[in-house]
Amino acid sequence: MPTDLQQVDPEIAELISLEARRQSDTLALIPSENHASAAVMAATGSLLTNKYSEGYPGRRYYEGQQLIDRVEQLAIDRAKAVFGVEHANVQPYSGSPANLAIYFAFLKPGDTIMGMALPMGGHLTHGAEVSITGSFFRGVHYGVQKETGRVDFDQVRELALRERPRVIICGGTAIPRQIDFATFREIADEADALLVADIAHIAGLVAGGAHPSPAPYADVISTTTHKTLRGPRGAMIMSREQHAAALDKAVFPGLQGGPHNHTTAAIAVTLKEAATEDFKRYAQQIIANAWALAETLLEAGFDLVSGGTDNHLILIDLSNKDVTGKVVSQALDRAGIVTNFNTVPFDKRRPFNPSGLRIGTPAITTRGMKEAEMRQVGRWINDGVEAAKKGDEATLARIRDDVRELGQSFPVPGAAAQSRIASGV
Ligand code: DSN
Repeated sequence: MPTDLQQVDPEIAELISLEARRQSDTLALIPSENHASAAVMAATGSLLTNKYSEGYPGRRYYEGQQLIDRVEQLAIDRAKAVFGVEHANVQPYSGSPANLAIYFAFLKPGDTIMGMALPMGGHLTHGAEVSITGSFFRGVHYGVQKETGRVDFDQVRELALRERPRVIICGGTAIPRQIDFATFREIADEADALLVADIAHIAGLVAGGAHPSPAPYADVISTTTHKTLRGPRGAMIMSREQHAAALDKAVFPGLQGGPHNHTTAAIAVTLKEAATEDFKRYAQQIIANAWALAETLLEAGFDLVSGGTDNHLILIDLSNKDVTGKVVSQALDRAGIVTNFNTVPFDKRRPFNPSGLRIGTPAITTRGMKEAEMRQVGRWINDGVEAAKKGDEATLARIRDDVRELGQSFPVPGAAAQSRIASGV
């Protein structure tokens, strides 16, 4: 039987190779993306994928777990140390099932959950109508203040006391400012609700000490592992010990079957990396880079939701530029700058062609870019927006060449190795 990917499946080998090239030649500005290390990818691609392990370390339904138990226990222990929590479950397949497992642990169908509205920066799984979380549960939603673009805590309190949700969720996918976990805790106490902090976007900043930790305030913390944390695609649920049994039972057997052991191993590697001084510097640099990029955009007349950023993420409201987020994101993609269109709070446009553009610095910071490169990226975005408005493909092509040249000085971790594996060299 042929053994290498190139021999077994040359089509997939070539596509992986081309994707390695695409990632190297472009700038990933989608704030929920990152470039995992070669070590993380080695664990993800390991033969741990062969093993079934329903259950938890020391309590499995299949034999042969001597080493898998050690892998999972390492991931658990490292999660507890990095995030300062009493309990960690590292088995959720991704962020959405992690959040569903939390609701399954604490709620009955029809119970009320309260989270940030999706168009305001929340997430589908925070009770949005189109999600199972808004169909099985009753979702009520808070937003941001129109003038400041920041969470409207008067509204959060008023809604919580009126609707009495069983669970209040803080966090989201398009929040450019720090999350005030302490105030959410106060309101959750007043409303007698559980506080869940969904830190998927900012987990790497929290791990690196660049964002306040939810650990002293939240009853439960959920996170994906592949965003700022820079690991494999996966998720974790962390909590106080009192909720450990309910959460574990909700993940397995409640929602999932066998854990993805190769992912668990890669999460362990990720958490080892996240505990280093190097990672702390990385987390600080993500924010410094976001500031530099935000400043350049503000100088160029862009309207940023909340006026700037405290974290890895910038949400541009393009309404004053007379062009939509979709037109701009597609034009920038042709220029080698990869972003996503996004609603902005109080958007007058529809989600599939909204007014916003969401960008972030985790991936380009991983490549080693600093403030000087951010200012250049800001100028390219400005030129790209003007080009998008005029249909000026020559300018987009010129930016694409410049982006490719810059990319050569800032290699994507593991891209060369991936290319070699894929091509069988
Ligand atoms: N898709 C993720 C994001 O881009 O923020 C959230 O699930």
